[in-house]
Amino acid sequence: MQQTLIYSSPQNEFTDLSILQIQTEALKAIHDYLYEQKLIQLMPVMLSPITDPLNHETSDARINYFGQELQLTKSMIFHKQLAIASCTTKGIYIMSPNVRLEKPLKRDSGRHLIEFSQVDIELREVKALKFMELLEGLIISIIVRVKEKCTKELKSLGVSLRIPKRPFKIFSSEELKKKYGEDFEKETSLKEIDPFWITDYQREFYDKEDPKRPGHYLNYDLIYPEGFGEALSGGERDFKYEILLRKIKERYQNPDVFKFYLDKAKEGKLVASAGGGLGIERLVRFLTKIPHIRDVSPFSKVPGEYYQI
Ligand code: ASN
Repeated sequence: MQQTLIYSSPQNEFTDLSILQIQTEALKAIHDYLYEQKLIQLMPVMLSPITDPLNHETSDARINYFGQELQLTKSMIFHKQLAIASCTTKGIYIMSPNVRLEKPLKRDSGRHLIEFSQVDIELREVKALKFMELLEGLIISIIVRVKEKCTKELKSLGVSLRIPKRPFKIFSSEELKKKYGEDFEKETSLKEIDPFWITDYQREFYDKEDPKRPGHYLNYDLIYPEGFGEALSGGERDFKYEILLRKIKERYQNPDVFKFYLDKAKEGKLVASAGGGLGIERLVRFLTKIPHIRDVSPFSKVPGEYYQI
């Protein structure tokens, strides 16, 4: 008999091979699409003196390297901004492994891991809508590819996939909050049948504040339907020194930590860009309709668990 389960770890024992076949096809679709779009692939940075401060609390994964403090990257946002600024390529992407030591209470969210991968993308000198267009094309090409190449696997998992129509719906966080309260993202995800956007979140200093509407942000999350929740977060970027410095201070963060990056901004070496990161395990979970992200990949690490391997 053909072996259809692959050894995973004591936490989730086995992962269904159909899931990994779908993941393989999805990753191929991502590379092919971004190649066609003429984006340049960079290799991941896993250690850095600075990393994404994030919009929610996690513990830092710090390492002492002969007296220098480095962190495992939570996202490559600063590297993306610096890389895109220095050359005239249309855009870059990285298959980026990230470590975010989430609090144990995220254990049952169904979509958090303390290590995961995202395809982290940045486009040079474009507005939010251009990035959103690229992303919609990416999502559709992944779904089309998986439907075409993984018929057997989808059938064995009992999944049928819808191909979403473009443009995806766009909601503002303000309008959804009025309608559903604090849980607006979850509520809307449960109601919708295709992926959709939510714009204007209050978050990290690097996301661009709308110059016409202070306190509002030119950023976006892509949300999966059927309760699967957040797929991607991203935004246009602020890149001017005074603005970045003000926003860092407003968030009670220490500008000294970001000195190298801020110096580049001061020298006028950053440029306008827009980007975002699409979580790979979350994508596979959505494509396979697996309830908990733990079961999507071998050796997965769910927050708050004891890991043996
Ligand atoms: N990668 C995201 C971005 O480009 C940031 C994140 O992962 N928090 O905006």
